[in-house]
Formats: sequence, C-alpha cells, structure tokens
Amino acid sequence: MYGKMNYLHLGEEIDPSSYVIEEFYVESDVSLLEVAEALAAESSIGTWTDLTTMRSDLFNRLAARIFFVDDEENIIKIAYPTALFEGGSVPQLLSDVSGNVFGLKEIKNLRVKDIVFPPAYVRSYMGPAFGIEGIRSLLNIETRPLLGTIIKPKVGLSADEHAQVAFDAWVGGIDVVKDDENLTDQVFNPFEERIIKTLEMRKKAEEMTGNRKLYVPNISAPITQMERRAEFVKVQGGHAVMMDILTVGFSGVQHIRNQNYGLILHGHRAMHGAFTHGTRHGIAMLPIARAARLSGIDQLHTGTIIGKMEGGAEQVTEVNDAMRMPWHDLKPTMPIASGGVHPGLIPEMIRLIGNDVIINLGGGIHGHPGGTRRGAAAALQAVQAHMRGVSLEEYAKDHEELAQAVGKWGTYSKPNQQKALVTYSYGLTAT
Ligand code: RUB
Ligand code: CA
Repeated sequence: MYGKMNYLHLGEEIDPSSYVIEEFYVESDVSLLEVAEALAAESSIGTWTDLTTMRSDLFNRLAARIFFVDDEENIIKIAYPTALFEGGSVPQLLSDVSGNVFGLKEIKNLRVKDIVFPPAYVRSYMGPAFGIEGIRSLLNIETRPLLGTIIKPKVGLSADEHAQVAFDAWVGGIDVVKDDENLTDQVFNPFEERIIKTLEMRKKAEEMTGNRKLYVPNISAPITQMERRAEFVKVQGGHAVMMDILTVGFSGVQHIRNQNYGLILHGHRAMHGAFTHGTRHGIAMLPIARAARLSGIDQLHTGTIIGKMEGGAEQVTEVNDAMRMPWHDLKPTMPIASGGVHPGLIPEMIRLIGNDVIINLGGGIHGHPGGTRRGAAAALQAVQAHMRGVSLEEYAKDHEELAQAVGKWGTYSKPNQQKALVTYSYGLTAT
C-alpha cells in the first residue's frame, strides 16, 4: 500500500482502449511491489501519505493500476486511466508517466521501456503532415530508399560554400541535403543567407538533373525564433525543416507542427543518448520515437544498426516498425539511418532496414577521395547495385566512384583497416 490506497491489480485484464500502458524496468533495494506502488501513485493520483482530500470515487476512477510485476526480470507494467491525460500534449504526457518517478529515492535504476496508447488518445494528435507517401511523392521516388547527406564540415563553411557543397551532392545523385544538428545561425554562416543560397542551388540542381531535390535546414532555436525561421523557409520556397527534437523540446516540435506550414518536419535526436544509453536506466528510444510521431515528425533518426552510433538490430527494428505501422489516423514516420555510413555499408543496411528509409551519409560522401560529387555518385551506385541484386564488388567494376569509395572504406563483409577506427579530420584517431 502506498498512500493507504491500493494500486495493485495483478493479473487483471486491462482494456487497451481505456488506458495508457507503460512498461518499466526497475532496480531498487525495496521490493518490486513497493516500487510499483510508488510509481503508480506518483504518476497518477497519490503521494507518500494518505490524504484527507482524497475521495474513493476519485481514487477508483483515476488511480493507476499495477497489473504485471515480474520479480525475475524486474519488469513492472502499469495502466493509467486515459482521463489522467490531456490529449495532444507530449509535455503533459511525459511529466506524468516519466516525471517525478525518476526522482524517487528508493529507486536505483528506472527505465521506461515502452508506452502504448489508446486509439482516442493517439487521435488527439496531428501526427505527420506528409508521412512516407507524402515525402516519396514530393521527391517522385517510388520504391528505392532515399539518399541524404549532411553537409560536412558540420559547422564552419560559409553560406556560399555550404550551397556549393549541397549543389555538388544533389548533382552527384543525392535526394536530400540537410544541415547538421549544431548548425543554425552562426556568424560564419547566417541562417537567412544560407537558406537563400542553398535553395537557389537546389533549383539549379533540379534543372540540371531533372529530379526533385529536398533541402532540410535546421531551424532549432527558442520557439519564436523557430517560427520565424520556418516562415522564412516557407516564403523562400523550401519544403522541409529540421528540429533537434530533444533539445528543442516537444513543445517546440508540436508548436511548429500546429502552424501547418506545409513543410516536411525532420527530427534529429541529438541528446537522445542521455536518455536511451544502456538498458537499465532512462527512457528507451521506442517511447521517444512514438512521441515524435504523435508530435508530427515526418522523418526521424532511428539508427543504422551497422554504423558509428549505438543501436543494434533488435532495437532499431522495433522503433522503425513502430514508425511505419498503421496507427489509427496518423501517417507513418519515415526512419532515417545515419551515422558512420559509407557506400560499402549501404546494401547490408537496406537488407536490415528495408526500403522505406532515408540513408544519410556525411563523412561517407564528403570524405570520398574524389570529393562530394563523386561521393554522392558512389552512394547512389551502391543503392542501384542493391536494387539490381548485384554485389558491390561486381558493380564497382564499371562504376569508378563506387570503386573509389570501396577502396577507401571497404564493404560490410570486407571492411578495410579504417573500419575499426574513427579517423577525425584533425588527424587524431580513436577506436
Ligand atoms: C552523421 C551525423 C548525424 C548522426 C546522428 O554524420 O551527422 O548527426 O548520424 O546520429 P556521418 P543518429 O555520416 O559523418 O557519421 O542518426 O544515430 O541520431
Ligand atoms: Ca551530426
């Protein structure tokens, strides 16, 4: 008992249309049942003691229900009545199901593994405006994975240089060019100048190639500033913007979505490791990604399985499935596989992740020995090789750009020595 009311309903069948259901992993010196009661109380209606202001009708209607406790695996599942939640508000959701509970003294480690929502709650959100189909139809690419690049160096280039590198990437064969997470509006590359110049280059690249191209500028900033930047992008003829969803916060993301700009929203997840790292504490990527889809993110970084960033096959696949699956009225979110990708990894990544993905390469394009344009061509050749069922080695025989990329970085099955090392441009190496 926690607060003299009983939250325990072990073994009870829970109606998924009436409850938000949360799964926790917990480590504590006190018993799992006691922890479960503390979590259920703190995230619903209770506190550390009984209350003179509590009424039994209130308790029966709004108290969370602990319906599953596994002492061996340290798993607790709690169902929260939907009435506890304000529809269409990720901040309120997170304050509720992942708020004070993280500060409870008796808890050593606590991890939110997943959150499942009732249909009416899901429908209270706008979700993505474009979704996978909308993005594909804008770019006129029916089935193959989309290819993206992050301009590198991640910060430092002038607006002119940035626009030129973007042009080279598009002309080489890239569909989507994006800013990196820490490039916003710095003196060496002012936001408005960059947008104007890069969109001019997009037009030129579209005319030269006959293909639609997408530029995704980073608008991350305090909310009013983001609003001004999104409006500027729209007025200049842009079709997409990027937000660093966790540093900006879900309030910022939802606000931008609520303005209905008609812009594709790209979600970078910088800082997610502070929540998602490891398995015993924090918030897993799955509930964060669900919140991003609810908030209206059209394309979201979810991991590469085989690149430089954390995230194995099981974890990335379950997140990608949750982004693509039908979810009441909400359009699907397109996963982005990014981080340490080079052309030699592309076929294996498509095999593992599927076609409905944006494969995003930074160093793997701008680090190509022949420069950005040839790097972009090599990436497209790697996608073509996969789509035609030809091995990279075979395809590289008459595709010089791909041969150069494979020569530098190797392939998934035959990495060259550099694969084991991350080589930084300032000359240091780290494992
Ligand atoms: C990748 C990059 C992205 C990371 C983010 O650059 O800049 O910010 O992929 O990671 P490069 P994640 O291609 O040079 O490694 O997608 O896992 O959130
Ligand atoms: Ca980056």
